[in-house]
Amino acid sequence: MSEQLLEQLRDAIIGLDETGAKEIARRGLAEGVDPLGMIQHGIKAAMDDIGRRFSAEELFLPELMLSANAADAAVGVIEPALIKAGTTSKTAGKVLLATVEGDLHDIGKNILALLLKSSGFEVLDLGVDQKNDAILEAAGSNEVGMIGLSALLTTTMHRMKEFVELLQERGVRDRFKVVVGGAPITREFSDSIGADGYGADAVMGVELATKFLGA
Ligand code: B12
Repeated sequence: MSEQLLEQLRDAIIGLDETGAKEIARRGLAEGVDPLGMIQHGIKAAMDDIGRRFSAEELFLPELMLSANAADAAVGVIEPALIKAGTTSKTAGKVLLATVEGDLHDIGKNILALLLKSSGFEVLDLGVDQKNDAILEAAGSNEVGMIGLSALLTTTMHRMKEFVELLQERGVRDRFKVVVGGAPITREFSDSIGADGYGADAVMGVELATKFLGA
C-alpha cells in the first residue's frame, strides 16, 4: 500500500501535477505513511528522475520549474506532520543554512531546515544565492554553532571552498562547524576543502548537527 502511494507521488511530481502531488501526500499522511519516507522515496526520488530526464533533454526548464513547484507543494503538506513527529520540546543548538552564491536551488536545503527544526534545532535560513561575506556576518552576529551550505551546481560548489578559506583568513575557523551538501557534493570534495562534515541527505545533516551541537 505504502509502496503504491510512493509510486503515485513520484508519478504526480514527474507528471508536473502539483494538485495531485498535494492530494497524494495528504492521503499518505491519512494512511499513516512515514512522512520522511514520502520525502526521501517519493519526492527526492522523483526529482532525481526529473534531473536525469533534463540531462537527457527529454525535459526542459519550464518542466523543471513545474516539477519543483509540485515537489515544494508536497513538502508543504508533509511539513506539519514532520514537525509534530519531531522532538521540538528540547532546544538544541543553532544552525545557519544557506544556498551558496549563484545557486537558486533550495528544495533540499528546505527539507534539511525542516528536519533540523523537528529535531529541536534552531534554524536560521538565509535562503538562496548567498554571498560568503553575508553568510559569515549572519553566523557571527547570531552566534550559530554550525553552518550548513548547499550547492546543486558544479559551477557554484567552489564557493564552499572559498567560505572555508574566508573563515581561516578572518581567524574564526574554530568558531563554526561547517557542513556541506547538495547533489554534486561528495565526501572527497568535503574533505578536500577542509569542511567539518558532509551530508548526503537531510538525515545525515541532522546527525552532524547532533554530533557537533548535541541534542
Ligand atoms: C528542481 C531543480 C531546479 C529548480 C530549482 C527550484 C528550487 N526552488 O530549488 C530550477 C528550475 C529553478 C532549476 C534551475 C536550474 N537548474 Co536545476 N535542478 C533541479 C533538479 C531537477 C532537482 C533538485 C532538487 O530539488 N532535488 C531534490 C532535493 C530534495 O534533493 P537535493 O537538493 O539533492 O537535497 C538533498 C541532499 O543533496 C541533501 N542536501 C542538500 N543541501 C544540503 C546541505 C547540507 C548542509 C546537507 C548536510 C545536506 C544537503 O539533503 C537533501 C534532502 O535529502 C536537479 C537534478 C538533481 N538530481 O539534483 C537539477 C540540476 C541541479 N539543475 C541543473 C541545472 C543545469 C539548472 C540550470 C542551470 C538550468 C538552466 N538552464 O537555467 C538552472 C540554474 C539556476 C541557478 N542559478 O541555480 C543541473 C546541474 C548540472 C551541473 N552540472 O551543475 C541539474 C543536476 C539537472 C541536470 N541533471 O542537468 N533547477
